Amino acid sequence: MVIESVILREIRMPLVDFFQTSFGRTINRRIILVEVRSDHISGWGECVAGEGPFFSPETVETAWSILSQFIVPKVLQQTLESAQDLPGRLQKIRGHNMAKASMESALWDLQARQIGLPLWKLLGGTRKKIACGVSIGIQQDVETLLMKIKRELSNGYQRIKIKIQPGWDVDVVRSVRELYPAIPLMVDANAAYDLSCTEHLKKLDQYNLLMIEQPIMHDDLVDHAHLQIQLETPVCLDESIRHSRDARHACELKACQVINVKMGRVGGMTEAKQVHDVCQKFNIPVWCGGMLETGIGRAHNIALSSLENFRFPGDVSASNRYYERDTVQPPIKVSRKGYIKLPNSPGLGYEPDLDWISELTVRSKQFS
Ligand code: OSB
Ligand code: MG
Repeated sequence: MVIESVILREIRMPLVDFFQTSFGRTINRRIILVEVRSDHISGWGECVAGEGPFFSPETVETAWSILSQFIVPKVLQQTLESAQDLPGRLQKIRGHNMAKASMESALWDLQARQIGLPLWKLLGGTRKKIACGVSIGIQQDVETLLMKIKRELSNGYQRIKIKIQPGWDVDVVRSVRELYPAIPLMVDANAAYDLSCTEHLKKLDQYNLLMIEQPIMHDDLVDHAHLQIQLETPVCLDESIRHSRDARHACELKACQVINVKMGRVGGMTEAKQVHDVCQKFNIPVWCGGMLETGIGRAHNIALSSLENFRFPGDVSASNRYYERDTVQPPIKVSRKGYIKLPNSPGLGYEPDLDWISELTVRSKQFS
């Protein structure tokens, strides 16, 4: 494919409800959309960088800058055999995985549309539907949390994840377990603890959690191995896994028993598949994380989740949990039993809503 033009857009979208983690609260999302064009076909990608450098060092501003100055020039007017060629071309750019992934995912969509195949089939996915869970942020009080859990369960979601931090952890989990002794339940600390909290975190072992996600430092593997050996609850890594080499190290060190795969965090679909493959070799299951994506990023996550070793319900849920009106048509829906069906149309299988996207756009830049 010859990339004739690239359009970067920044859109702004308010979340239906604020989302709070141990690193902060998000209400208004700023999102970069990447459109690549070749021969009258467009491919779309979404950048998951946050408004501030709190989940990872990247932000919307750094991604816009790195895309414009360093990534777009590596594809514009270039001939690529496939989307998988991009990582090699970007090898000299250190870090900036979310910026890289937004471009690579647009190229994957374009390639799939060009050959008339659903993206999930192009990726080698085997599932016909994916299992969905929800991630519920830190709330004002336990009653509000319990009310939200009740609502999500009645919507059919198959797994509940709650965010924790010091002061909102063991007692909250106890309250949830009192009402729901058997639901698939897990917690995500977003690196809010350290090894000195081991005795405290061991109190979670009595609640039969599926896993505890990223309990300690964002860039650590070794201390997670020290923690995992002392915890019965399986540790799952999110922030700590930046590429497939981290995944291999985590498996070798026994730093975790599960890995959360986020395409943006690891720099694209190609690398996400490699993380998946490494984990499969070590018999470590993975699941697909979320970053409050709109429909475009969400559709990429759905395609990725169709790979075989995605063995737990992901943080891949319906558009309307986050946004009143999504960036794609039709909006992403979850069945009463908590599944999303893989689409059969080419590419993402969801169409960007161009009128709505143009209304939401606060800046755009065309390269051709
Ligand atoms: O740690 O998984 C995380 C959202 C933003 C930043 C980090 C995380 C999250 C989530 C997933 O928990 C939310 C979602 O997209 O459903
Ligand atoms: Mg997480």
